[in-house]
Amino acid sequence: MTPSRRSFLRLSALALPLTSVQKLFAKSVVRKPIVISTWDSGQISNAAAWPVLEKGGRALDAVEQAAIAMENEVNCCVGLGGNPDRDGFVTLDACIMDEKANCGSVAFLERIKHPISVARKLMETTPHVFLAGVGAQQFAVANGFKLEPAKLSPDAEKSYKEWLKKAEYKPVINIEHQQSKGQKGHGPFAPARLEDGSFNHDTMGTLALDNNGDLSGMCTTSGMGFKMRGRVGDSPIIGAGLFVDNEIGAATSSGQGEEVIRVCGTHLVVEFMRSGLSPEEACKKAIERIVKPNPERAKTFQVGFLAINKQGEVGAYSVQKGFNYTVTEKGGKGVVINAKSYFS
Ligand code: SD4
Repeated sequence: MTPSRRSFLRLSALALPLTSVQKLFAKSVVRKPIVISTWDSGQISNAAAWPVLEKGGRALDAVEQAAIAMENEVNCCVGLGGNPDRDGFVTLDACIMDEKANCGSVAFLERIKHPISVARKLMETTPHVFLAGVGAQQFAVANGFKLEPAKLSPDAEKSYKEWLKKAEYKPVINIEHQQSKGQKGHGPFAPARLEDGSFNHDTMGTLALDNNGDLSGMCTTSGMGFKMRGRVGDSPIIGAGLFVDNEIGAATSSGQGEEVIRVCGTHLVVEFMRSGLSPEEACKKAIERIVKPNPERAKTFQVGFLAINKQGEVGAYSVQKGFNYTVTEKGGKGVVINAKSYFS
């Protein structure tokens, strides 16, 4: 008889309630290490995170590498390659959170290539969790981050020129299935790759569970394209774009940030997991919370939640169909999974 079978019988004999027995055994089947990222472009971020996890490294280091990889993509909507605001400036938002509830965020940060590393620096070297705008840039430069030229990527320049033709302030909501019906280039919620190889989402969220059983997460974005100057979405907000509770699980989001902020979305997802829901059920309940007050309005935007629990179970759910995510574990190959959605 195998040792685990023997201990199962011993526990059963003690007549512990089944749930306690299940909980004890769940621990022995934790799916780790594992890393998940929003969108199919999560293959890029997971590929950067995986070597850290594979060597037994920390989830925090893995998610930072995931963000750096995306922020390095020249024509990607995450990082300096993303679409500018309506005044023509690229402004970045990012946050990171570890297994001890340490967190760091930057918002409205300009001309710095790796906002995620500035957020981590803030978390690790100051008593603060959130820096914005000029102050965030000053902090970055004082800590050795290079001030990059204020220049748009070739893709972003093209999209901006196109947008300027009408310069209409009507943030069009990226809904992937509509985009595949003909919209091209960076959508305002433009990182899933389009057929031509460019990206059509501007946010990357990554969650990792390391060999030690610890969770961390990150979220990085250039935000909504052609947004009002100074507009900040959910991505850098702890509890909205990202939340990690090392006892329970972690969640991240993508889509219309305003809708996620309204319900403190990722905090809500983690709290639903705390109440016993699976990651997918928790994401679904949080999406329903967003849709319920105004289902008609919800038809016009996309929000997707992605979550992982302490057992390494993963799940997602979105308002519209088209949201997907990438899972990388043993073997290191990223597998893309389509999320279920509220509207089909
Ligand atoms: C924002 N949540 O700035 C981001 C946008 C996004 O894929 O996720 N785009 O509101």
